[in-house]
Amino acid sequence: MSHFSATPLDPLLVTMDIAAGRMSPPGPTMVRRMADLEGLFADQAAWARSVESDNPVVYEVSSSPVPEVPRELPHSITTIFPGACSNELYMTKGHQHPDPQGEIYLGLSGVGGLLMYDGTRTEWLEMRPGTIGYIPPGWAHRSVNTHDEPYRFLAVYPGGAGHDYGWVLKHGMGSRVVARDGGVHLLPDPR
Ligand code: M6P
Ligand code: ZN
Repeated sequence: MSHFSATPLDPLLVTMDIAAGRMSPPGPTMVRRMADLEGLFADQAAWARSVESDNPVVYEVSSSPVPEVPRELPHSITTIFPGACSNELYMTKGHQHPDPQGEIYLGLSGVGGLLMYDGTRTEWLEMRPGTIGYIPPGWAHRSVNTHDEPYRFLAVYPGGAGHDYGWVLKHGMGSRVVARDGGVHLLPDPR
């Protein structure tokens, strides 16, 4: 079966409802609860307690109808809610692109960070409304909410890039992002 859409999309106007983290017309949506982040937070006992208590929504993703197929440029708004597991801030699972291709994030509301790891080096970009974080090909990427309101960003990525979650489970992200003493800190996470 071909990866390419039989019929390319027509030009499309998409409206972002930034306050709600939604796109119109809507495409697929995804909700990730604490149970979906198994093996990612350092304090696994705290993770298990959180899953057992109310299994909170950590983040959600609302996409436009542009599909994840080669040549297309799918895009989505991700909302990471404020919170922490033990002291590790709420974050996305993080992934590599099996087909190494770049991606851009545009901060929409709230404050967060874009953590990137190429297996050797860790990079951290502070993201605010209006800032663009560029993810070069080959860098795993994870987003983190560093403040006390929802952090929202727009992602635009190549439809054929794919999502490899196993790479991050195995190699980590080089650093963990924790709240401590009223500040946000990156702690080395050697594997
Ligand atoms: C952004 C994009 C998506 C990604 C989503 C959630 O919207 O990078 O491709 O799926 O964030 O991140 P993750 O897939 O790591 O859970
Ligand atoms: Zn990506």
